[in-house]
Amino acid sequence: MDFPFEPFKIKVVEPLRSTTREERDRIIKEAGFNLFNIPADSILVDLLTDSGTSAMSDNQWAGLMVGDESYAGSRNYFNFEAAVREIFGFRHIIPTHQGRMAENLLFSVVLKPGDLVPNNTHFDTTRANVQHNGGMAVDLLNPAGRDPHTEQPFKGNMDVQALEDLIQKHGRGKIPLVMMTITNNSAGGQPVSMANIRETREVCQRHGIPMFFDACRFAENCFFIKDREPGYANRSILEIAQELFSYGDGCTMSAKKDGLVNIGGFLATNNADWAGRVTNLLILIEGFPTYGGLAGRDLEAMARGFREVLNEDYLRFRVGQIRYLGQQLDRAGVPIIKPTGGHAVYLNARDFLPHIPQYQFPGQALAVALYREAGIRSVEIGSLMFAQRDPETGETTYPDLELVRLAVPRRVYTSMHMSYVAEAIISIYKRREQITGLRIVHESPYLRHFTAQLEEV
Ligand code: P70
Repeated sequence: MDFPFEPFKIKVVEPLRSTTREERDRIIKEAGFNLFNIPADSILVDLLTDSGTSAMSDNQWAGLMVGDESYAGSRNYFNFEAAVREIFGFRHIIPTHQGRMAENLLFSVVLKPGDLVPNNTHFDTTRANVQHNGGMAVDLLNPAGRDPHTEQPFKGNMDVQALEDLIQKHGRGKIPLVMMTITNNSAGGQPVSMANIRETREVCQRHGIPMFFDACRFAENCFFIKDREPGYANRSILEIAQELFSYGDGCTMSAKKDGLVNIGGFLATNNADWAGRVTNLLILIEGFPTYGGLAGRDLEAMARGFREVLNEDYLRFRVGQIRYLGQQLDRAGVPIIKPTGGHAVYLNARDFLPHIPQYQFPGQALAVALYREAGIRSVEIGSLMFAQRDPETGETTYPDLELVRLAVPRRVYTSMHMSYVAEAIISIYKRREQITGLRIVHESPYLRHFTAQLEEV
């Protein structure tokens, strides 16, 4: 097993609180079997998300002290803009408080009702923002990505032929842009290859359709390109990122992931008309264009985070820590998506709990069991998050994959924490027949997984 070495030492610590099994049984019932409703103080290892949960470096914390809180033209905005321009290269850079605001602004401006947005795979907020603006979110994941049992280096890739067919069928007039999510979160945190990005670019260019990146985890994706794709072993992560983004016309970014910050994001585009319309809307709903819903100090932390995240020792550790957790589970026969992705290990809940049908939410049942067993919080990425009921026929379509994601915050947990998590999951796996399914007792019309209430069947 490759042992992931933490390329940092610990200067500030935050205590964790243990709970008893009885306490956790009570807490999970009170939370309506929804892990979003559990107070974080009652969680031992929190793998709900890698978003906004990073530990900042001493350099970033120092940056907070040089925050300039001027309403307009803060120096931190210019530092942020310079970092983003160097890595991403786009002409217009518009800060937002997080990724979904960048999505909301973009889709508010570019979509008209009935439009289609193809993506290798939309994440939940992206899909919801497309739909909220009258568009249809179309996932065009390559077939290997949909198969949890095949191991390939770039399972996040776009199905380029399917993209071509979609454009042929509906015409460019219905497709204002194509999105590419790097890494592909909903498909297991799997990377997209540079070759696939180039091919997708070629199709877009031929039809005159702009290509945008959902760039949340771009540095992890670039590390995989360096590690796995011929021709990139001797290129720096910065150079790889610069090449990658040179194929796009813009991006949305949640800096809460590879910005190594607790809050922040941006929208970038080369299209001056779109940038102008987005900026008007930004001022109306988010803030002035040189702060975009953030404090000056947040912009400084982001500027420094973007430079730090390109460090190869850090990325090797990051990807290695995820692989290390995955290897321990795999050796014990626990079904996971392979190879492991950049930010999380994904348990295959259909294989883990074959006795629970999809309409009884096997992923959520497994996530609940993990909290009860060991105080670990994970998140379901399956039917609770993605099943769609047709309002006319009342019929429900279920997603191909029924996953539980163990998302690892950046620079927060040690490899010993990972071993604790692996042991807990292995012990649940040994008595998996005892786990029962769940049913929904309350749900909301958008993004229901955040607030749904459930009960045991
Ligand atoms: C996650 C969080 C956010 C995200 C993303 C991609 C590929 C855009 C966004 C939105 C969301 C989440 C999910 C479950 C539990 C907690 C949080 N992903 N695109 O963990 O960015 O959150 O800044 O608005 O992954 O994957 P933002």
